[in-house]
Amino acid sequence: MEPSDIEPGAPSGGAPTAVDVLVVGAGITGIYQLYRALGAGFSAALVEAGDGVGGTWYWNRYPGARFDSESYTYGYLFSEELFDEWEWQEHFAQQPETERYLNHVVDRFDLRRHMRFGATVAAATFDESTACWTVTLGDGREVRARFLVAATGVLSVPFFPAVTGRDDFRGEQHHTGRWPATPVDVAGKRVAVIGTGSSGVQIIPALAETAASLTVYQRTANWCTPLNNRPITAAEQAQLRAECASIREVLNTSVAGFRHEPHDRATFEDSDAERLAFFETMWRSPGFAKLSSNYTDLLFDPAANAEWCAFIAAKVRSIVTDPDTAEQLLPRDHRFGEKRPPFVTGYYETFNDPTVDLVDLGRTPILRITEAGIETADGVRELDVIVWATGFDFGTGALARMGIRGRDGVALVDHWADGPKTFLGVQTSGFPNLFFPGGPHAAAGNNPRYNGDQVDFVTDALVFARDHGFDTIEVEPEAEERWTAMVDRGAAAAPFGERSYFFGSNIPGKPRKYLLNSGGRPKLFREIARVIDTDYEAFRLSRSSAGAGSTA
Ligand code: N01
Repeated sequence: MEPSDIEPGAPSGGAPTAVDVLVVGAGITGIYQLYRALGAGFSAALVEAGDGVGGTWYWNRYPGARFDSESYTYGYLFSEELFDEWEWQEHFAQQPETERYLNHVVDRFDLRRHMRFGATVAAATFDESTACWTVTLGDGREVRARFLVAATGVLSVPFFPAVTGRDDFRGEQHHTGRWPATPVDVAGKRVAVIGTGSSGVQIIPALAETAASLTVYQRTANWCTPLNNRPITAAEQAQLRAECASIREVLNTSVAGFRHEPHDRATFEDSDAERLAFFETMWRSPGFAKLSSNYTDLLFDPAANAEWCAFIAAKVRSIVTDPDTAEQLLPRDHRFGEKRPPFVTGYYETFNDPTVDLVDLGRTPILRITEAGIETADGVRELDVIVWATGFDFGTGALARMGIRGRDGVALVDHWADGPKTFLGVQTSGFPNLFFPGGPHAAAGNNPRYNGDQVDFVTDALVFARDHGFDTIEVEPEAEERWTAMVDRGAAAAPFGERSYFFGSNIPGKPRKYLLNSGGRPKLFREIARVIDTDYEAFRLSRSSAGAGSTA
């Protein structure tokens, strides 16, 4: 085998490096995959487009960026020592703390020497004669790998809408998903935020604190509810440590990867007064508890959902002093949970600040960006900074931009022209030895949990192949069809509507296909167990003509 270490900053154009496993992406999934691959005895390396560790938590460093899964449920669970020694400061950590945590993990487990930063994948081609991937980086260097694991994430390619004149603007403009490392100073400046999804509603209150004026351009209102963040007390820290094993057990087995207790009652089993009291409890509950601990029929009975929405609407009307603004902040086109709900801290209160303005794009659409600002149907607002909180090319965005070619030179983008086809959300047929844990057709919920399930599965599959002398592992088309059909069938019953970006509907021209695993984590567990019980029957395992084990 070739040496596993990739020299950070190695000069471009040097001899190709060969490894057993090349991981792409130093986010929470890629770091874990690198750790597992090395631990299983493979030579492994990781390439990352950014200049540092963190993935989502490297790129999304905008003011106000923070978890909405509880910090200790999002962090890694594979090491009790790590769980013990890292003290999260808040129940929902801010981006800088998460970035520090991920850097700590990388150094704690001596992973950094296997990582190369500033290394974008320009192309990845499967060579059938050697059963290896040749990965070409942006600087022209090549890495040969038996197995290629793209841990490139589902929310990693920012989306900019095609608004006329975007390049004409003379001020500063930034996307939340590519926020600069050098702090953006908005003090005394006229700032606009376009978009009111999870990123928009986090950055809006943060920018309003110092901007001279803030204009929020909203196309669709969201059902936002309080995050209810707070510091973790010393007593809670001690309790978390004491309960590490049980926390791990719950998170490793729960449907959505959260620790919230599911409720046992449906909406109309309670009297009006009981329901109001329960909704008050929900309103004060942390983050996703409003979904996972709410009435059991919340997402399935429109009348039940309408009760909760009416409760939220009353809250919004009681917080926002201008009645017209309050009405504009209420969704009219979707139920709670039909889109991924954002969780907020001081969001609605921000609109009581006289320097904050809401522009309803339904009434006055954006016509163009000018040199001076944004022109809508009612005139130009002059601006110094424009923030694009306009989302991501979800699910397939990153994989589609890596120049991936499998057997017979077939491009992944062509294989997926009508939407992704996968098995377990980790492999696609015709692309041997390519895996993408945390990619399309993963589950929905607390990402690191089910991405971690997939990483564990991928690692076991690589070990199985190696231990049985195979150097190619490739999902059978039948298994891929079965899984993809399950995803498509389940999509019709999924709580998320077709307006959700989970169907790719925010990207012009993208096929409208469900991009999550509609069977959820339980289906993933069942199918993984079946694969293992049947000695990987769903996969074709073979030896290359160059001989097993050779990546040279
Ligand atoms: O992106 P989004 P996001 N003109 O797609 C609007 C995760 N996340 O970055 O709804 C005007 O949700 C668009 O309007 P509409 C989380 O999973 C987590 O906010 O399409 N507006 C919408 O308001 C989240 O779901 C955290 O009508 C336009 C917004 O832009 C995911 O990332 C924090 C437009 C995009 O919202 C994505 O969130 C942040 C146009 N042409 C993000 N095009 C945590 O808390 C789009 N919009 C952990």
